[in-house]
Amino acid sequence: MNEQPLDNLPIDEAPIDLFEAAKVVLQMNDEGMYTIPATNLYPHQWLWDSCFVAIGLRHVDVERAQIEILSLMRGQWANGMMPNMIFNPARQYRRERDFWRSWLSTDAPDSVNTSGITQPPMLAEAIVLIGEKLNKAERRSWYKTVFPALLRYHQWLYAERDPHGEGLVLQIHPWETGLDSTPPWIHELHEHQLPTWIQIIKRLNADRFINLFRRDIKFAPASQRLSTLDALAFFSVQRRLRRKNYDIKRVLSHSLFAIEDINFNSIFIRANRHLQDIAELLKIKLPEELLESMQKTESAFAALWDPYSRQYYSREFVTHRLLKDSSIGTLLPLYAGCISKERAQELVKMLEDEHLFGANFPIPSVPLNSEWFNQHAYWQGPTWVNMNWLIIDGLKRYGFDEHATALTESTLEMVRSGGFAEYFSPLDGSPAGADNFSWTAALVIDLLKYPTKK
Ligand code: 9WN
Repeated sequence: MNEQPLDNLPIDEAPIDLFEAAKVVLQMNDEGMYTIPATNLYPHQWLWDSCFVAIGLRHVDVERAQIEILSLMRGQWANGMMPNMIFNPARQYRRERDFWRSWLSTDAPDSVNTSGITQPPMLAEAIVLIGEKLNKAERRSWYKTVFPALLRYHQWLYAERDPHGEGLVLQIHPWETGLDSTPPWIHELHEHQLPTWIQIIKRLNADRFINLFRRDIKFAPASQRLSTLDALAFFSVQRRLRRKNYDIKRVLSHSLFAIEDINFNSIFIRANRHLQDIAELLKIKLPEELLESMQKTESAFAALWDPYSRQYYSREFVTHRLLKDSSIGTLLPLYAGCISKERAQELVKMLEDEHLFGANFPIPSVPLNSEWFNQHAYWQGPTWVNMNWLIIDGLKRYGFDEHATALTESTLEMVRSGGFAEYFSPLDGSPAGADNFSWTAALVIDLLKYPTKK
């Protein structure tokens, strides 16, 4: 990978300013050992956020990027699980810690309180990209430090999230996908998972009387976030997990809400390949069983393709029913890198299509012609910089350089005019959600530094 000097960038409108401004955002959200996603709205450490942050930070201060990753490892459970949230210990956040009660599980760490679920496994990518900024000896020692935790995490994903050894890993809460309100999950929740008490509230239209003490709608317009009913449904799923002390065997034997998510599994495939590269550099032989599982994941992935609509979808774990609400997940196999060039070409066509993902400010998180589409509604329409980054990375590896460059430029343009927002309207680029959002800033740094990556 060649590092390009900043003044060689194809985008010549003050890239240095954007770079400096992004650094300021990261400094603002820096808690010393980790970076919060945004002030007020997100005061804790999140798993994939910190990975994205580290990917940008490595260009600014590689040691600090390493600390970002190491601080995530404070939260790792004894069984290998990496939680999606490590809670800020301040008194004012007691209610959130109490809500999860990670201490109910004997696997949870004593030193920090965490959630009891995970998030897309971006860890290996962040570790490798940090490694690229180090010299050979430093890289070896970096890999050596983080390898045991990374290996345990991937082994946990197979042990607990692929209980039948079929290859794909399952998720048990929408938050595990990182795309909270993504249509296939919300659809499933409403169709099959609303407990009677929520159905009654729904029927009576009584949700408007319910105050959930939500931080998100205190700091972002309610119209952009989960509806009260969806928030209740999320709460009910979370409570079921808590009641089983986050013991996956008990969770799966009592609840059938488990989905093999396309976003999660795409990222997992890429992460497995990175794990293999790390092991190779360290001259460590990965356990045979793990290598077999990794193989199986790549072959099982093909079953997520629907030949009728010619798209990839998430799948219901028990019945293997494809969840055919189209979302940005359908494009993520480009990042996974395990599909044929011909299939990748089909996805690129969807990316170009002005009725699907070819918006003015791409990439919308659901296709423009979807009945779910709403330009400012969280994961049901808006453009997110982390999704663009993942897809740009995939496009480059498949050799779609022009598409990758165009998407890099439109992403930077959107941030240049709208600021470092959490998400943006794909129609007019207007910013929405939290301001000064960390992964937007960090990934802008990375896009500016590597306009022609790979
Ligand atoms: C729950 C922090 C996180 C992101 C997720 C995003 C949102 C949390 C929330 O914020 O999720 O994990 O409170 O809704 O969907 O991707 O990691 O930025």
